[in-house]
Amino acid sequence: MKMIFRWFGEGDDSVSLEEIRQIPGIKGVVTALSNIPVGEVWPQQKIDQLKAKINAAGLEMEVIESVNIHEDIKLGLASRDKYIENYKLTLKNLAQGGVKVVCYNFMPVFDWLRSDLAEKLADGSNTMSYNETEINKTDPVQLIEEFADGSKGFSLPGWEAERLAELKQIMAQYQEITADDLFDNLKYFLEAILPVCQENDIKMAIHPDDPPWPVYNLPRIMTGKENIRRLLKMVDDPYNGLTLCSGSLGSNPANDVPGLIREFGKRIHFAHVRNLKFTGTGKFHETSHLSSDGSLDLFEIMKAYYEIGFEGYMRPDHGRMIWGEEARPGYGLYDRALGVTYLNGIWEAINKISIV
Ligand code: DNO
Ligand code: MN
Repeated sequence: MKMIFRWFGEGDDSVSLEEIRQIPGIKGVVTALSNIPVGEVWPQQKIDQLKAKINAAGLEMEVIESVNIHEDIKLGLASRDKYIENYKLTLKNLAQGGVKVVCYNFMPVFDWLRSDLAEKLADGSNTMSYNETEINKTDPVQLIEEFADGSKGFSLPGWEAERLAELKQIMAQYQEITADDLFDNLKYFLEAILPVCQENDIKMAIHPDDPPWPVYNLPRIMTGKENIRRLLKMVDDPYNGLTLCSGSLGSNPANDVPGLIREFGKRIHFAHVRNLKFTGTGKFHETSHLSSDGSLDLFEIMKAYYEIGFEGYMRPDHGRMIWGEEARPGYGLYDRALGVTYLNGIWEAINKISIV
């Protein structure tokens, strides 16, 4: 297991590489080039510059989160081939820059969704929460508009201002798309890029849908055991792998996260580990990583990784905002750093007990 930390890049992250370097046990960052419109090729020079900066801070850059997928690929439009060719070039360039794993998702229109980005908890911290009833009251186009005017001070992935103009049209196009279509379009994409992955030794790791069920009448397919099985069988190759996100999959209580880790084993290239608390049907909020603070058992999750001999990358996922920190929701320094230390503690304990 290699513990890494998400960093959004200079200017896009209130956390610095120097701070990340001081978190015990952190080997590298998982990052992305910001400001490259989805669908365009990531230039080699920019990748190399980013890598040089990260390496100079004593950290590795072996994982990218995310190289996002153009909506035309998910919709299966004729124009997808052009974007797939660009994706292949990006993968080649990234591999050239030493990248080993690329995280991506296949969620139509939206990336992850929350109804509240700063819900106050009893201890005075705040956290992101989800309430299906609230989500259903909102209009997705309006929601994006709210973020796009820049007043929130940051741009969330999948909520970029430039997408606003075409949003209504894209939403309408998805009304024709079923979950099976989405699977077909994912298969087409993966089969096209896989030779490049093999030749350049760069692994694809799909992130599950968050939350793992359809929202706003848009299909979602990376939701649980059956569908993940289908994906891995449909393109049965180690380069077609997973980012197993405990918080995303775990927000459906029917998903047994340790069971998924054991079943999908070597196909997991990247682990996102975090906790959350169910507060009702279709309702949860994110918590600290500690098992007793949430509904997921982080010890069992880490034990499952240990038992499959997990050699991939792992990162703490979202954290709460604590100690007065102001940062991008879910991505402050303090609570995620506490998460790292906790996960490393569990790992060390399992390791030492296992070899006695
Ligand atoms: C949320 C993240 C997701 C993830 C993408 C992967 O914070 O886990 O935004 O990066 O879904 O493509
Ligand atoms: Mn995640």
